[in-house]
Amino acid sequence: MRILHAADLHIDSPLGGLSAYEGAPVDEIRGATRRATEHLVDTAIAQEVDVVVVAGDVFDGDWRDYSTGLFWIGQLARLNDAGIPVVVITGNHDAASIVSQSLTLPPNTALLSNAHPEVLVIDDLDLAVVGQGYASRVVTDDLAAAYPPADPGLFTIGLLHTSLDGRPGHDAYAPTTVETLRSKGYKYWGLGHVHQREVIATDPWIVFPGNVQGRHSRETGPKGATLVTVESGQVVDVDAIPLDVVRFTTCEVDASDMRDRDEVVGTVAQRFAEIRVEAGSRLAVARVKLVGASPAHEELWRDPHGFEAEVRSVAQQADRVWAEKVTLATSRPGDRDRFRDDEAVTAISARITQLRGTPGLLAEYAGELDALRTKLAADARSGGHDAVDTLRIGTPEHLAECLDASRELIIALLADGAT
Ligand SMILES: [Mn+2]
Repeated sequence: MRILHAADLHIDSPLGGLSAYEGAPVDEIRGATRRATEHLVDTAIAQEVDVVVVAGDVFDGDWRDYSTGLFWIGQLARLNDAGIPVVVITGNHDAASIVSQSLTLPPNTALLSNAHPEVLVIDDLDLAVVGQGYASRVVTDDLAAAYPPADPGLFTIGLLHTSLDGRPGHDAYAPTTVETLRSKGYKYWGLGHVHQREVIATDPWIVFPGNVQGRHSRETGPKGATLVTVESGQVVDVDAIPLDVVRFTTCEVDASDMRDRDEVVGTVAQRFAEIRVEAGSRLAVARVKLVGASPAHEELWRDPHGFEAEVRSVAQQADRVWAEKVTLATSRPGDRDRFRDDEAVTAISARITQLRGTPGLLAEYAGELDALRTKLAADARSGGHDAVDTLRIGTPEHLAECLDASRELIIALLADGAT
């Protein structure tokens, strides 16, 4: 038996307002979530899978109009024609209270209950799929806790849209623990909600497949579904299948050893060539950032717009690479070191080192960020907001980055003020 597990299709997500940028390949970006969803169905049919399971957030939100729903029904109908059953739950983005329209589903598709855990048995496959969707956007109960134990005679899959046991800066959606999931005796937990693919456990398998298409520049790398192969009632293979049509990538270039602008541009061009190869036939969207204390700093900053245009020009020549954003974060070589020995800088630096090494001290600051986060719109807090990486705010990693950046900023400001 083969199962194709996907989640977070986010059909018709506007993809991070990218289309607002000058020169953006608007049509390709706008259609990306639909094309990736078509690839999901293409894969199911080509691989002759036995069932497709979707763990929530099929839609990005309420349909703009019926075309969003009609598109999805069209894809389900292709699977229906191929004789492939589909089991779906809703998530926070497409909770029953959010999507106001509905259309009749094809006979192959089961949308599990939002009110209680529902067990769907597919007799031909000796398969049970257990799941519960979201009645409303915010679900703070541990839904999995109420899922029934596995029927020992069936291969049982649990479907759940969840933030699992949470992370700092991540609101709890249907929170639960690996132990709770394990206690049910299921063979595979098909999760959704976290957009980065992650295999949480292998006994039993607990998998976030990630979304099928990155939605903005921080959702980088391959995106797709997970193909699960079962033999004699046991999972024997779990493979990531890329489905994305637009591949987001970060392109950070350290210009420390580069003498001039030409050398920097040449290096960026090389990186674009590598990105081109990694992306295959997809459109590659690169967020370019130049860092380092570089001899080329003055020349780059003399005409930052000219440099940005040059990078975009190089991207165009790389064929199907689009430079979404170009950030200059270089500094003058030498200057900074002069200030590292400054008395005030030394004191601040020592405090930063102390904070970085003492998580307890950082917690105090994380608390202040919590207050900030509660002031953000609910949508932003859920991770639905595209412009701010709100999920990272207050994480230890984020705080450590802020500390490092503040040290560099102080030194840069001193250096700039001295010239
Ligand atoms: Mn979600």
